Amino acid sequence: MTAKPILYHHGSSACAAKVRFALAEKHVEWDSRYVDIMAGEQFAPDYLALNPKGVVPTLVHGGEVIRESSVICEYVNEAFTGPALMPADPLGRAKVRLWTKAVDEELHPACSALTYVVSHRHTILRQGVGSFEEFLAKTGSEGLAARKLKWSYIQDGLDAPGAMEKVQLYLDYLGRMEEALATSDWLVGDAISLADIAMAPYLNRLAALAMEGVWEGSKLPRVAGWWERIKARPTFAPAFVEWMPEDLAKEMRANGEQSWPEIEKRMS
Ligand SMILES: N[C@@H](CCC(=O)N[C@@H](CS)C(=O)NCC(=O)O)C(=O)O
Repeated sequence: MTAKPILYHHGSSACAAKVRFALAEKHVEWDSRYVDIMAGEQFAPDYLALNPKGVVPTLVHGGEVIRESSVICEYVNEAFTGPALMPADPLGRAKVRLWTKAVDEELHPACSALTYVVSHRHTILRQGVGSFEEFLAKTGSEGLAARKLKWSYIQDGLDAPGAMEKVQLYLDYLGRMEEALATSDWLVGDAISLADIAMAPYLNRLAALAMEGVWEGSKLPRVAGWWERIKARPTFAPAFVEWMPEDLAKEMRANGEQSWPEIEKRMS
């Protein structure tokens, strides 16, 4: 299959940034279809036909639709020539998949909670939140439980039930990275892999929220070094910087600066 893949994505989405990073590391050219998830474009019938959950990213290659960012990254690694993003040995690949599974199951939901309580809630409250029924109407096809949770993050921030636990779980992953980086510059093996590519968007999110204080100032020196290596890659800008809407970047940084002292106080 030689045709260029088409990526449906959004600038601030961690899952979409992960796929852009994998595509860039693999030197794959792709066509963009920008889905403005802030404006609800993920719920348009045409997009729901590709991705019934109404989430980005989605990759279309040779007419085939591939969903789920971790699955897409493995597909990109196998379907295209370019540097290998998985170790050659089975144990190494198993170790990479433990990272990517943890990202899908734990870190990504925690990231959603963190982003709501640190940033989106301030924006939504400033704009005027309206009633719960209005919020439900605007949040499309997501399950009711997920939308109730987001509503509680908007209303109560860090005091919402379970919010601080999610933030702490997120930050605990940085501790696991610090351990994994004791023997290598990269999370698994001696080269960048899909494990690093899976984690990078979540460090980028903390940086976007002005929360670099979590690892800076000698707190997590190996994570700090790893982050500098990630940012120094020529693939960093096309994956993380170029698609991020400027006004959203400013808003998230300002909201993050407002929230950081309270988070720092509550961190264990
Ligand atoms: N498990 C999915 C999660 C995708 C996901 O949650 N995408 C978010 C952005 S990072 C999204 O599209 N959200 C749209 C919404 O919340 O309505 C994947 O890894 O692709």
